[in-house]
Amino acid sequence: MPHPISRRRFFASAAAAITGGGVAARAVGQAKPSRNDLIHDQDIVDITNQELDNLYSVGNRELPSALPVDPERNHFPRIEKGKIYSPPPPLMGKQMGRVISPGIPPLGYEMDGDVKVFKLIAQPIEIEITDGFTEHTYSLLNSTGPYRPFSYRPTVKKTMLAWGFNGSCPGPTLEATEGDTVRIVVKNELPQPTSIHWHGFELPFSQDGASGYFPWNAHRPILPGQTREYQFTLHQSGTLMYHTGFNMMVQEGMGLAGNFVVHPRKPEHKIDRDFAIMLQQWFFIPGNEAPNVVQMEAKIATFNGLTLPKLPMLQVNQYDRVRIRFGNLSLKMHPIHLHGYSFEVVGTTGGPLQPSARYKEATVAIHPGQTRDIEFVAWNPGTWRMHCHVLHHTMNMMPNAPMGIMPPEGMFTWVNVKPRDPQYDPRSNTAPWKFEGNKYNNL
Ligand SMILES: [Cu+2]
Repeated sequence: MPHPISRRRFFASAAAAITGGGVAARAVGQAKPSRNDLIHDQDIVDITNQELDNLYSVGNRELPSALPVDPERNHFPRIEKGKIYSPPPPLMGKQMGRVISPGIPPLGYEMDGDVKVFKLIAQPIEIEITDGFTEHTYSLLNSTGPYRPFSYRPTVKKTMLAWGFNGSCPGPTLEATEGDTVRIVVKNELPQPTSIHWHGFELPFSQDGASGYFPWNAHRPILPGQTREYQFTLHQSGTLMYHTGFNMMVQEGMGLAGNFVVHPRKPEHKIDRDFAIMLQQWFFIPGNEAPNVVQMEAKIATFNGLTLPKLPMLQVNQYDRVRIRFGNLSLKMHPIHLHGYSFEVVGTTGGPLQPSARYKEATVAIHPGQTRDIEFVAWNPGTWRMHCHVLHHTMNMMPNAPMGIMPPEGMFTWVNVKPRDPQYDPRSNTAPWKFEGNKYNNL
C-alpha cells in the first residue's frame, strides 16, 4: 500500500537511509505529512513498499569509492607547483609600437640583422579576471546614482588557471610593419605539445604552425620543454591573430591566443589612439578555477581576459582619431556596440577595406576566427559604453540586475572621450552640445 510522503521528507529519509542504514529507512514508513509539509512542499509522491524495501537495502550495499586520483598525472591543467616557469622575456612590458591592448602588457622585439625577433613562452598562468568590487567601487556607485535601495550585485574576485604567453592570457599583441621579416621564438612550457598557428597570414606552408594531423602537416608540434622558431615576411597589413595549432579545442579553450597587428607601410592617415581587444569566453564548473573547454555556453566573457572593475577603460581625447581592433577566438559571435557614435568598419582579417567597402555601423559583428577594425573621430565627449550586445556576454549571464542596473562585467568597458575643455561636463543636461558627426563621414 502506498505511503504518502512529502518530497522533502522522502529525500531526507533516503539520504539517512544511505548513511544510517535500516533504522532510518524504517522511519520513512511511519512518516505522516504534517501541515507544514503540505504548505512548503507542493509535491506529494507515493512510495510503494517495494521502494521502501529498496531504500532499506541501500545501506547494505557496497557504496562506490571515490575516483582514483594520481597526483603525478592529474595535475592538468593546473600549474605544477614544483616546476619553475620562465619569467616574461625582457622585452615584455616595453611599448615599442602604437597599439594599446587594455589590461595586457605590450611585447617589444629585438633586431637580428633585418629580422624582428619576438619571444613567446607558452605556459600555464594564474590570472585574475576581476578583483571584484571594492569600497572604492561602491563609493563611485553611491556618488553617481540612487543605487542604495537596489542592493547592487557585487562582483567577486575571480581567478582563472589558464594557458597563455609570457605571463599573460590572452598573449601580448605582436606589432610589426608590412614588409618586415619577423621571427617568433616559441618555447613550450605547457604540460603537452603545442604549436602556434599564424591566423590569416599569407606565408609559406612550412611556417603555418598547424600541427597534429600527420602526415599532412609540415611540422611536428613543439614538445614540452622544446623551443622552435617561426620566420616569415609580412606581405599584408591588418589585424591578424595567433593561436595554438595543436589540440585546439583544449588549448584555445584554455586561452592560447593573441592579436598580431601589422601596420601598413604607407598608412592612409595618422591614428591617434589604436587599441586591440581579444574576445574570449570561459565556462567554469562551480568551484573550478580552470575553464571547462567542452562547454559552448560560457559563463564569463572577457575583453583581453578581464572584466570590470579590473579591465581598464579606453582613454581618448576629444577629436582623436580612434581605431579599435577586435579579434574573436571564442566559440560564439560577438556584436560589439559603442554608444554615442556611428563608427566605420575599416578592416577585416584580410586587411584594410577599400573606401567603397567601408560602412557605418554602431554595432559590429565579429564571428569566431574573425577580426574587425573600427574607426571614428572622437568628437562626442562622454564616458561611452562599449560592450558585446549579446546581453549574456555583457553581464556574464547573471540576469539579476536590479531595476535594470546592469552589472558591469563581461564584455563591457567604456571609451572615455575627455572633453577638450576641462570645464565641460558631458553629464550635465544643460551642457552645450554640438553635433559634429557629419564632419567625419567617409573616414
Ligand atoms: Cu558576445
